Amino acid sequence: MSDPDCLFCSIVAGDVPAEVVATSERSVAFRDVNPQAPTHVLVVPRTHHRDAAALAAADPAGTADLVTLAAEVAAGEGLSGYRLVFNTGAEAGQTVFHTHLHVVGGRDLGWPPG
Ligand code: DGP
Repeated sequence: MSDPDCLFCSIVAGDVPAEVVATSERSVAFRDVNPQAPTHVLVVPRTHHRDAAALAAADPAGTADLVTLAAEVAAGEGLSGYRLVFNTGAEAGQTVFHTHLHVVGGRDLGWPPG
């Protein structure tokens, strides 16, 4: 369940360096290389799925684990409010096609998003 051509599979495997901030049996959380806020962490499943919908269809428990670990990251960062985002599909701005949940916080976040 790993894709040799996938960047986030390589981060999960430890073959590409990343600043890992939390892990669970199913998921890994690491800082985004291009942060959009003081806290910007990506939570990814250890298994390869192209987006949130594919993960939810294949592994509902894995999907729930992303949210659970994201909440742990937010608490660890001392965030009282934060945003969780799955960009799904290129039109929505998804650029890495391995499911990832953005945890963004540490500044005022506007709505609607861009
Ligand atoms: P998205 O646009 O939703 O597919 O988000 C992909 C994110 O991945 C983007 O915010 C930048 C981040 N990213 C891309 N390459 C790397 C990398 O090599 N390391 C880390 N830590 N983050 C990366």
